[in-house]
Amino acid sequence: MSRFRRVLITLGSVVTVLVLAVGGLFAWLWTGADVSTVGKASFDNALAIPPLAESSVDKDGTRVFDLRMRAGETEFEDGLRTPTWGFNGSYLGPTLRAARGEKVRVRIENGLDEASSVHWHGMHLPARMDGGPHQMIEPGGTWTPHWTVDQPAATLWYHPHPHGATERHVRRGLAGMFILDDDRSEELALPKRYGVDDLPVIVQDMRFDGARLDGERRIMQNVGFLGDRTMVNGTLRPYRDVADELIRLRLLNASTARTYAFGFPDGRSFSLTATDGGLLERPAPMDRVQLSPGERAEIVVRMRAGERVMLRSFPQDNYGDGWQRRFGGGDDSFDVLELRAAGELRPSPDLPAALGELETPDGTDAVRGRHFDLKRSGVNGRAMDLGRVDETVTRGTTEVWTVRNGNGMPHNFHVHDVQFRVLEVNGEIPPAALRGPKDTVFLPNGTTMRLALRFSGPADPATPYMYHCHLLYHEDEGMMGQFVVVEKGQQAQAPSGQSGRPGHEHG
Ligand SMILES: [Cu+2]
Repeated sequence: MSRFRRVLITLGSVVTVLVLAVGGLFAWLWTGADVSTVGKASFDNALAIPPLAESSVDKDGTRVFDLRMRAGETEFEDGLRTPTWGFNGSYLGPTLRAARGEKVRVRIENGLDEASSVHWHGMHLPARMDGGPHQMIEPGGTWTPHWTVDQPAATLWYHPHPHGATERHVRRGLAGMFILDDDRSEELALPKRYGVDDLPVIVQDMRFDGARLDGERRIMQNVGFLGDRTMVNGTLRPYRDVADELIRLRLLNASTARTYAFGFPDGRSFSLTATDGGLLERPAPMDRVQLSPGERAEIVVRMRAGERVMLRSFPQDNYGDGWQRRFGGGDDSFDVLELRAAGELRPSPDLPAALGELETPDGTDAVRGRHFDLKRSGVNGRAMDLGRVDETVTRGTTEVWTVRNGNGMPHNFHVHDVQFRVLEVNGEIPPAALRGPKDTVFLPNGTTMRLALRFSGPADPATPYMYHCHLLYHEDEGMMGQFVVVEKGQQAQAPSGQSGRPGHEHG
């Protein structure tokens, strides 16, 4: 054999080994990236139901709540003490509840050793009460926002919004539900006994690092932290005994980055009755509902006596390309919550055929349009700056916002203060799941949506509201912008002395 041939053969072997090693590594990463908890564990932990927050009523009729943010330990697994944060407890918070027309005040004390804030996600309220990064609460400090509930019945929620640290604060456990009622929701024949046939379902993914909550983003997870298991209301592998024919689930995706597609293994149809901001015009039958971080859906499921049925999250073929589906979580599946029906069920009235009219604008009276391009570098390519007002809108007007994601990865879009209507998705009439009032929408790569928003005030030219991607890692890294609501002809002012930096007190 010539020397030349020997060199060639050696080289060839080295290349072959390298190719096999790289291929093997890739195959290992590819298969390892697919997460599934389906059928892998029995669900034997009774589902925790967050208590309804106690409240008192002031002389002037204001309903007053108390929340304290604190650190603690939570035993998600027996014998494993996990450091966590919570409101009034060690993990998550109580469910606040108020009716349309009521004045509410929440006294919030920050018992943590770092600054945070509390944002009322989905709530229509003055900008100073919004709890965004301009309303920070120092360690040991208090903040007491107050407003009048002036929007339809809905499943809203509250969570911190400190710029650059929202992901960590939410993932450690700071989140809770805020349920609004109104005359219509009281009268309609919907399941409405909290914790009985009307269940809060706060879904989060998590991963343990020993006893601690892991928050590390794995290789190629460009959406943010993705856990290897889910919990509901802070309960791992939860089940719930139910004894009514119809069960209403108030689904809240309180995960920091993960999108779910909820349904049932037997493919049964359920009725979507409400989206983020409240009731649809009529119940919409479907067998899947997709929720990205921050979104809510109320669904009503019909139970059969004696059965056990799993609420499951299924793989999502609209999530992106094969790469994104595999490494970004779109291929993953989870058993989420087992419903165990009693041998005999209390009869439930049929769902009403009509739920009422939408209050969201249809866009026909829009006075202007705006464009938002979702990019990792920032919305419209500009990273968040707390001192810069990006958009100025006039109180009392309707606008149409066009939001586009061509960024190669999934994003979503959340607007503070308003509930909007989705007019179009890629030029088409939106699917039933997007026809109710929304404050957060999921935009996989290649999606353009047109949204109609009405800004009914009040005006405050110096205090901005936020719009942002609610994949919290993206938000923290700057995918956020600010808008102010002004009176006609008024100018926006520089946000007043509010840096949002930790260690800085803001009114
Ligand atoms: Cu994003």
